[in-house]
Amino acid sequence: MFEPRQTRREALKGIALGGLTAVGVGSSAVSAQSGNGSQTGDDSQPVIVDDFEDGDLNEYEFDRGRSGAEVVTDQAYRGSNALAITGTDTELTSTTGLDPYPRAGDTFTCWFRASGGADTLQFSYGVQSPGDRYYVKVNYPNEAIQLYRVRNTGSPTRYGAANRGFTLAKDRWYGLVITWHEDGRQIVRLYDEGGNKLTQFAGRDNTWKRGGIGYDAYLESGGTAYFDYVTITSPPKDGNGGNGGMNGNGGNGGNGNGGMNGNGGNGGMHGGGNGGNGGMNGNGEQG
Ligand SMILES: [Ca+2]
Ligand SMILES: [Ca+2]
Repeated sequence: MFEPRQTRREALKGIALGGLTAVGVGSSAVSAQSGNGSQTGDDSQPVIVDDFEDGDLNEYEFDRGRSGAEVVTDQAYRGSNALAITGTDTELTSTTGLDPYPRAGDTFTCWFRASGGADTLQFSYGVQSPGDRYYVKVNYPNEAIQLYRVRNTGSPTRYGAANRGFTLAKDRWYGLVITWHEDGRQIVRLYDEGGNKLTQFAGRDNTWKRGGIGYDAYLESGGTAYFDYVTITSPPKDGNGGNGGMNGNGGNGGNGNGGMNGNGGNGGMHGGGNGGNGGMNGNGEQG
């Protein structure tokens, strides 16, 4: 599945290599997949941010559309309950009352589903206030996913998007898996409910390092938006988007204990001339 394996080490890897992999995150996805096959961390349980199983929305404040939001039991990604927003434009955020909230360094997931005419759903993180936050917009008519920052309630800035190579169907759950690196890179992956990755893209912004979460639904065309099972998870097996590339270039070959070898990226490049064993030398010492 897609939420395997996080170790502290893996998290640190992402941080350590962040500055070296700023370019071409998206294009490195393929090498990331092969480069990280050697992860050896233990499976870890997702940490629940909100799964709505407590039946209330007391942790949220509504910017608008309170009347359209409720916790329902007729639809859930996990457990019995989900948040449903029906027939209104609704915006809600939570900055206190949930624990923990995602922060830079985390990978986290939100599941969503649209029914009827529901066309635009958003998941927010790094929320300082309703007018200061990051959000991922899911647009069904355009089959697009976009990453935005809004600050001081101004015009949103888009800094990442994916709009081809995948489709979005109604009445199905999809998962947004976001890796928020300490250096500001934010990698957004879209999964179907079977755990298949449909697309991935990245952006970078350093305005905030932590904050609350939230959901928006714009339902002028009617319908219902569902959200459920927001969790802090492990980085997906496809890696941190770019680190795999470094491992690959590093020529550490099968020794992928990649994780720490992270610095191995450098070690490998310097030590490449040593041939197959270069990886061993390179790891740590030269890095
Ligand atoms: Ca639930
Ligand atoms: Ca609650």
